[in-house]
Amino acid sequence: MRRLLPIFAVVLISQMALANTAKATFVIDEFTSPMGGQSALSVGAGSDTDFVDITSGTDLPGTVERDIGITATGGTTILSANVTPGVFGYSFTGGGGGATSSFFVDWDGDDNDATTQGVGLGGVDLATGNLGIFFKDVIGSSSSGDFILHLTMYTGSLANFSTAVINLGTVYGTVMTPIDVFVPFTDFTVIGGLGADFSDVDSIRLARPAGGNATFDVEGGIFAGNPVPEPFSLAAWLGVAGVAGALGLRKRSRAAVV
Ligand SMILES: [Ca+2]
Ligand SMILES: [Ca+2]
Ligand SMILES: [Ca+2]
Repeated sequence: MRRLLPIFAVVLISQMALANTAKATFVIDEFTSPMGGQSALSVGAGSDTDFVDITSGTDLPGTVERDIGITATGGTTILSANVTPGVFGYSFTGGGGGATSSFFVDWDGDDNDATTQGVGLGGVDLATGNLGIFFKDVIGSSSSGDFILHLTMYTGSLANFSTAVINLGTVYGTVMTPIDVFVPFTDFTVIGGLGADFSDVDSIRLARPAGGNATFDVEGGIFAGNPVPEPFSLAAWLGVAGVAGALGLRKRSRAAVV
């Protein structure tokens, strides 16, 4: 039984992290409110921030903003993060000489300020009826090692937060076929204070820690919801569960004999 555990874990991760479909019940942002038209932010070395009031395509309550910030540490870079209707896009190329880039996207309430993170979502409930957060139709690639994202939720203040580390690997869109990336709430780790209460969320941040050349697009939105296993994956999953169950039964029956 113990030897089976690593296999069990790998199947679980592949099933949950890269679910081919997912069902949305709560729209965080469908990116229907563009930022800066066709190219919002573009710099060489340096940083830039921007915000926009989201006028549609969200279930977040009240007046909702999306804040975006990008930073490059040096080099002659082509760096952008922008929202065209329906698509969040990030691109960093030409970051030679060890230059890196990071970005953040905040849903933090109506603070008209992209440089300061707020906690103004009013305690939104993302957890009821949902198992996690998913990104619909992700494409992109990384030529500088694994592409890492941090998804962080805050409750009450910026002191209480939980973060999920999402590793999309080195090349996650080889043929540019969109995938849904599902992040279960159980993948979040308490990092600050009491951590986040997913039924009482006051701020959400999606961020890329500093990294090299990469592109990342979300073309279908970000949601709270649930994974929908493919029939094949479901069959494989049931197969593994069946083997595990059979071994468990055998172990129990053997224990009963002893
Ligand atoms: Ca804001
Ligand atoms: Ca505003
Ligand atoms: Ca802000």
